[in-house]
Amino acid sequence: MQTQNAQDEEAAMTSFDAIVVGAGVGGMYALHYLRDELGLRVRGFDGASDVGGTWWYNRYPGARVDAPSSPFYAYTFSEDLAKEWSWTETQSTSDQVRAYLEHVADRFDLRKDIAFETWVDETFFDERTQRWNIRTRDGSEYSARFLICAVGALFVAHRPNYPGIDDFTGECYHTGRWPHDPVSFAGKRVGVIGTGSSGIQAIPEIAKTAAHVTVFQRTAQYALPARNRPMTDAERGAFEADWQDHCMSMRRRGGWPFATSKFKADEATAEERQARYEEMWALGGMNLMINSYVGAIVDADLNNEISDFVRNKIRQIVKDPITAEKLMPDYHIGTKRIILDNGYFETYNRDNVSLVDLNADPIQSFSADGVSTQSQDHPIDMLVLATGYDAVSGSMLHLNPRGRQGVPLQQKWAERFDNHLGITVAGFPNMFMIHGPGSPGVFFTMPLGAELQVQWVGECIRHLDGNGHGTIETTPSAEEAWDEQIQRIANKTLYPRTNSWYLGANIPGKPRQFLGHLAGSQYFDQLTATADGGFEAFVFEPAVAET
Ligand code: N01
Repeated sequence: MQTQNAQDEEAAMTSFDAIVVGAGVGGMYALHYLRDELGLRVRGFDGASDVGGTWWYNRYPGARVDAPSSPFYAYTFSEDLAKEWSWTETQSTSDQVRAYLEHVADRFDLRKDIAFETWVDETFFDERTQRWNIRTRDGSEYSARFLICAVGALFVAHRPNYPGIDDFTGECYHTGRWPHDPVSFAGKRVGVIGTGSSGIQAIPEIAKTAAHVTVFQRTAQYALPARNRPMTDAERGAFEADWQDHCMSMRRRGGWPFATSKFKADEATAEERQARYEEMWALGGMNLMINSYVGAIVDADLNNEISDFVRNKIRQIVKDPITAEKLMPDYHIGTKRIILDNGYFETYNRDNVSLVDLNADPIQSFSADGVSTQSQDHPIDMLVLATGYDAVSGSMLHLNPRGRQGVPLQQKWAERFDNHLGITVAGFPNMFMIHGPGSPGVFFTMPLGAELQVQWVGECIRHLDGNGHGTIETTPSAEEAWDEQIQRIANKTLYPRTNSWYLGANIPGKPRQFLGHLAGSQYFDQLTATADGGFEAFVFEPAVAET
């Protein structure tokens, strides 16, 4: 029989105030905030062997933040942290972001409370004890009052289900699960399927050393020049001097502090507009979309003109007119994720790169050493799948927590990803999602978005404790109203006109539902108002006596 001391010790090792699943950008901050600001006993879990979340996995050649990120793709909760870290390039590489996150983990001593290489296999709510129980792959069990799901918006890699794909016996890598050991392309014939952000970042890098790269493209994409360059001392100095203003401006401007245009397209002549597009193209980054004229993502005529401008740029860059035509996108620019490139279109001018348009020439079969499309066989030594993710909802469904009456999230979300405020789900008390469906997530700066969501979770916990409540839970009617808000905002834009992962359209059978809140600043105002209003729309249960 165990002594009381041994029992207490075991409880201390397995019983927590909060469990955080995921040690990426969101989970790291959740651990820090709940532990160091709220004084809770917190335990983190992650299947990877270190911090970083999606950045731990995304090590493919050319991997970078898909925005002019420096110094904004970073936490804002500590001014000292912001000022002591020096970003080297305007568009940070995956290695730089990972080094930064490792530095944060060291500085705030996060690793001591995270179990790495520990997959959470089961997560269920016990209504009797008002606690979440989790079971890890090695059979260990833990419990906590609060479950924070910081499982990432882009975690569940999507592998295309082409019949016979496994017949290919050469090296095969998914960009979102890239090996940690160096991968050599030298002298190899490489096939790349997928031309989203990951493919467009990887292809120019692979082409530098591969014998040949064959790109299999399903949808031709727009990409804007990233114009990546070293950060200057002057930029760093200005950032440090205006740090508070930058933070405020990011909070107010949908996550990024970039200039957005106040000019109206219909007040300019066609020539003036073309001149402005040229200027914005030369500046690079997001400028063409957000800083040319007001409303490029809502006004179809303006959007068409900008789309044409980029199509013409592609025609000018790509020398072979047949290849250039295959690369012509035919959707509204910006309605799929904006891609920033570092020499993507120029890569097609190399002799060792060829492009297959899968719409005209679909994949028919795979062999041990090649891919056959309708028109020809393509011998390859390596296959790179840059085919994206079951985005935003996929990682929560993969975790599949079970709420009241044992109902699994996969059942609750079979047809719609119901949630309230992008953080809570009815039937799942005391469970909080970071960057889940219904939140600004991928549309906002993810570190800042995570901070603001986690701080709101902290307000919930304070409210519960201050009022003797055991649980907080949203309601189906609040979920319905929330979804109505998300879809209403999206429907004012051109986004829903295009098949994209924002709508779940990239995953066969996935429910079609716009997955993100497009008005990030308004969203966070609503979070604040909800907390200031005493969480009126929520349902509370009194705390049960601890056994
Ligand atoms: O994935 P994607 P990604 N046969 O879904 C194609 C973020 N990111 O990994 O467009 C053939 O965008 C698919 O075709 P289509 C960023 O937010 C962030 O590139 O669906 N092709 C598409 O071309 C980004 O948006 C950073 O018709 C198939 C491609 O594969 C998100 O991650 C860096 C196919 C997938 O493109 C996802 O980008 C990089 C099939 N069966 C990326 N299935 C950072 O900043 C899919 N495709 C962290």
